[in-house]
Amino acid sequence: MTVDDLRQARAELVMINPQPYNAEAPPRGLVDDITPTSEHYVRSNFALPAHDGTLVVGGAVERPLTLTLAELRDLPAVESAVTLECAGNGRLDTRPLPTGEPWGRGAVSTARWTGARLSDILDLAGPRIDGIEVRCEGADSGTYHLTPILPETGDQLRFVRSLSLAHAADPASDIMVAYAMNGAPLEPDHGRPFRLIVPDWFAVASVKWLTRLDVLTEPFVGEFQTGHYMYEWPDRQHEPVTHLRVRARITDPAPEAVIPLGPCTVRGKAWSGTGPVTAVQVCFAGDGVWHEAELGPRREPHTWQSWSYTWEPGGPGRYSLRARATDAAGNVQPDVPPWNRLGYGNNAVEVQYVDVA
Ligand SMILES: Nc1nc2c(c(=O)[nH]1)N[C@H]1C(S)=C(S)[C@@H](COP(=O)(O)O)O[C@H]1N2
Ligand SMILES: [Mo]
Repeated sequence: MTVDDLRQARAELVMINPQPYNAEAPPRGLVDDITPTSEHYVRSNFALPAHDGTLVVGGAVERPLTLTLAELRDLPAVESAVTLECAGNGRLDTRPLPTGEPWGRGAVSTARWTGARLSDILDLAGPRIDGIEVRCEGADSGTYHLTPILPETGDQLRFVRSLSLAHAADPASDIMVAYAMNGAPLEPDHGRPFRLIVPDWFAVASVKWLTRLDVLTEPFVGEFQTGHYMYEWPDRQHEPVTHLRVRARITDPAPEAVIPLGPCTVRGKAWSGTGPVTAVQVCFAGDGVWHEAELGPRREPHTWQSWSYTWEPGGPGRYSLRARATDAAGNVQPDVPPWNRLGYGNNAVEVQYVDVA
């Protein structure tokens, strides 16, 4: 299938931008533990790049090397389900509306990824003792549709991110260079032939179409690291976007649904990059009376959890439904989006209404 055919096959996705192709997962993409590939959101800063099929590992390493897809497949394979969320997810709910792609609530999905451990790849190359970061370069580049923030950035930008070497080289981080998604080779829009998957971090860290890894001895400065994808708080220091913020979503009943009077099972998902989620509470009116939902286990270390609550509406009428998650680190969702200039990390409690007939 051509890229256009694949995009046509994703008719259920909510188009945000045809070029570069950005699209949200439909609400049903959040219902199951795993989002089918055709319903997984896509976020790309540039047009689809060509990729020569190799991964170069260099910089401050003892043994620079080049790996082919076949050689990556020969390394011990790891497989894990990972919830990816764009840092801009929910930007449209932020007031005043920040600049950036107008994401609703669907820039989050969970897929099962297969690949080679980044720590194994770095072991092969042998980072030097003075290495501090790993620069991760994607094959994609172009003129940036958002105004570049860094003055030294020219017309042509490449998608480059870095990870601390401690994070990248730690097998416990479960970072992989993934070559399969939901049991099939990566589709072009998701980073074919291989990409990083950095669990628990906002997905900007998960560099698609990975071409180079370079160990650095100085901190990396770049548009996608220190320009965009920074929280520019009004009243405190700017901070890089890192871990997913705790968040719950009601998947059932659907927003604006009309349901019959009687017991109703309210269901949803909850996730956090500083998780697991330890509690989800639900509320059916603006009165702030919260009820404990039944929370399912985190089935794998880097995925969302399911929750449910049996609700008995008191009578017909319109109800405002909310769900609020707390994670193991003690983080709770705020009522109001934490405003920052570029509109990242909105994890405010979502409100939706249903009519009970
Ligand atoms: N090379 C490259 N990698 C990238 C991006 C990109 O524009 N170029 N976008 C990032 C962002 S912002 C997100 S949210 C995720 C989206 O991954 P997906 O399209 O597979 O859902 O990819 C990340 N990796
Ligand atoms: Mo993103």
